[in-house]
Amino acid sequence: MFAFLRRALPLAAAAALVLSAPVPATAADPSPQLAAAAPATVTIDNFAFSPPLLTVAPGTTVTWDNKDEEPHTVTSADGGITFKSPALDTDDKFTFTFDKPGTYKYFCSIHPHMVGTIEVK
Ligand SMILES: [Cu+2]
Repeated sequence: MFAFLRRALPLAAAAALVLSAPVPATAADPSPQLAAAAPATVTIDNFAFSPPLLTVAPGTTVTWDNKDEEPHTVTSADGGITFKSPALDTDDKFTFTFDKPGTYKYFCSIHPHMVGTIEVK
């Protein structure tokens, strides 16, 4: 009986400590909905869009930042109807604000194998 208690009690005490541990105050953004619509960036480098798939909230302005040594464009897959950047030289940027939910595929019109997707939801 006592042997059992000596083994069980420390476990119970440990469990009580875990359960009663104070929840640490989080430093999280108090307005996550605003954070979701914060500006987002796609970096262009090494002949690729990074990240290749970016998910943003409606109303988000996405900035493409060309860090490559080569010129690139950001052209929507509908032939540039939705958005179309001029040729971006190194460190040039292009922005577009996605107001409507949907899946927006795009590519570089100079190097069509470079593709990316913005998912708005
Ligand atoms: Cu390109």
